Amino acid sequence: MKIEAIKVFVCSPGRNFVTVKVMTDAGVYGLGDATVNGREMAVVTYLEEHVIPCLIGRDPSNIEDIWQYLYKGVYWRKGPINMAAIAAIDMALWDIKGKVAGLPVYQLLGGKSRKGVTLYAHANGESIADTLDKTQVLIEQGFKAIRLQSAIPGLKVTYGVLGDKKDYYELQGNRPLPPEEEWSTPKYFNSVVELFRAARERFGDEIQFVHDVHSRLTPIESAKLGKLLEEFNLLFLEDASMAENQDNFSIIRQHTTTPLAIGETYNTIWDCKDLIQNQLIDYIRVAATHAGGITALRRIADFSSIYNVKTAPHGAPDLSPICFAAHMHLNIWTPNFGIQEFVGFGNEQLKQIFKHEYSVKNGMAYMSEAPGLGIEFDEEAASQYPYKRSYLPVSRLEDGTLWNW
Ligand code: GCO
Ligand code: MG
Repeated sequence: MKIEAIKVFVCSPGRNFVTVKVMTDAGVYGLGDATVNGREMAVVTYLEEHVIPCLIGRDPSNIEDIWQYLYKGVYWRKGPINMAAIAAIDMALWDIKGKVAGLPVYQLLGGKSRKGVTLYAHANGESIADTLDKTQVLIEQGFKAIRLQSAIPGLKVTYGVLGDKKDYYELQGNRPLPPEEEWSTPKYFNSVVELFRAARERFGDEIQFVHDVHSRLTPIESAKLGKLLEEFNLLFLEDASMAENQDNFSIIRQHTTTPLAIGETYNTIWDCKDLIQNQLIDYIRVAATHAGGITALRRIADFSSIYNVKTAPHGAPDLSPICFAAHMHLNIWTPNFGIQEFVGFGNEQLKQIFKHEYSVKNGMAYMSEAPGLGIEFDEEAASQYPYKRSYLPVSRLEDGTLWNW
C-alpha cells in the first residue's frame, strides 16, 4: 500500500478547523486534526509546502518510521506548527491501519482498560451563583467532575466566562483581531476561594471540582492558591503557573497537596519530561493534535505511568472531533488514564461536517466499534464554511503590562 495523495481542508463551522486526509492507492483513507487555534494557516502551509511532498509514495503502515522521519528528519524539532502537522499525519495513519485491520484504533494500542471514559464538564458563570446554577444543571445531566470558572468582580472579562456568547464553543473564536483583556491577581484572589467554598457548601463532597488558572499566577502565588484550596479537595488545579519553566512546579509542589495538572500547550515529551519524572504534577494534559499525535501521546502516557502521573487530555472546542476521537481511543486503552475534558460538540454546523459516533451518559463517554478512528469528514459540507481569520485574546495587567492570557 502507498500514500497517493494528502489533502488539507480548512473549515469554519463557527470556529476554524484544519483537517488532513491521507489517501492510499488501496482506496482506504485516514483523517487527522491539525488545528492550532489562531495560527491555522501556518500549519496548512507547513503541511502543503514541506511535509506532504515527502510522504507521497511511502507505505502508510510504517507509522513509527514516518513519525520519526518527520520529527528527526526536520532538524528544527518541536514547536506547535511542526508537531500539529506531524500529529495530523500520525492520526490519519492510525485511522488507515485500523480500517485495514477492521479494528478500532484502541484495539491496536492494546485493547480496553475500562468500559467508558470519565469526563469533566465546564461550568462558567457571570457570578458565583451563576456558576453554581450551571454546575447544578451538569450534575443533573450526570457529570461527576466539573471545572468551575467564575467572572472576577471588577474585571470586564474573565477567561472561560461566556459574556455575550451562547456557549463555550463560540469562545476564543471569530475575532478578526486579538481582543485585549484585563488581569488582576489581587481581584482574582478576592473571589476564587469563595467560589469553591460556596460550591462545597451547596454540593457536598461527592462531586469532583477542577479549576483552570490559565498560567496567570507566579509560582509562589499558585502555591498560596493551592494551599487555600486544599480544604475544598480539588481533583486538580490546572496550569497553575507558566508552562515553559518546569522549575515553577517544584516551588508549587513544596507548598501544597492540591493536585496539579498541566500540558495543553506542550508539543513534545521533552516539554514535560522533568515534571513527570520528578513527580511534580499529577495529571498530564497534552493533546494529540498539539503534541505529535497518537504515537507521541502513547509514549508520554507510558512514561507517565511509571511516575504515578495520569493522563487528562485537553478537550477544548478548538480541537476538532477528530482529535477527540483520537483521545477516546487513547483513553480507553491508557492504563494510567485519569479524566477527559469535555465541552461537547453541540454546534449544528460542526455536526454536519464531522460525523462521530460516541455517546455520553452519566458523565462518561462511550465509543463505537467502528474500524479506525471511527469518524467521517464531509468535504462538501465543510466547503460551505470557509476559513475566517481569528485570534485568541491577549491579556494585560491593569497598568497596561502584557500578561499571560
Ligand atoms: C482548556 C483551555 C482552553 C484554551 C484554548 C486555547 O483548559 O480547555 O485552557 O480554554 O484556552 O484551548 O486555544
Ligand atoms: Mg486549560
